[in-house]
Amino acid sequence: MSIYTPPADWFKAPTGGERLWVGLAVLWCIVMTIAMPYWYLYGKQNSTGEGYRVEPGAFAERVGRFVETNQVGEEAGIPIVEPAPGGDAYLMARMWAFYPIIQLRQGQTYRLHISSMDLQHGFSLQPLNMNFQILPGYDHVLTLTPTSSGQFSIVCNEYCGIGHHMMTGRILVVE
Ligand SMILES: [Cu+2]
Repeated sequence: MSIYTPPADWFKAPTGGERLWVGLAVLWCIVMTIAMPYWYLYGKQNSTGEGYRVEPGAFAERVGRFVETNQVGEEAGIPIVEPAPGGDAYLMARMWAFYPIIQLRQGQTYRLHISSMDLQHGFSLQPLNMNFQILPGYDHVLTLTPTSSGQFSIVCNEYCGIGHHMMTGRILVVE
């Protein structure tokens, strides 16, 4: 309840420019409301919801084994690792890096496991702008089939401390 009662005719319907902008905003709300379920059904960029409990230490061990058996190169001290087509790839997030660099073949399907060693991070694949959460204690499995080759950046988009802005990783897709 307000401290005074507004006059009965307080409401003035928007006119001119205001009417146009309110109209555009409402229209955009409708477009986005339709876009969300549409993209969920037809976008092919959704998590299957497959996930498992995993201790950070156990996940780090899997990443270590993955790197040991599949390393194909190295860049700036970070291993480049290529999983077998149809196989599992492991990506570890921690303050403030992604490890390792993953190399995939265009048109092949992979299971990408992502987990965090410390706190919540974000997995934002650019320039496609696919976004997932990376949580400690949780192995989130993304089924991935690259449709184009090139370099893709992974950006952490969950604020995770002083080095957050430097937290980037990479996925390479070769033909
Ligand atoms: Cu982060």
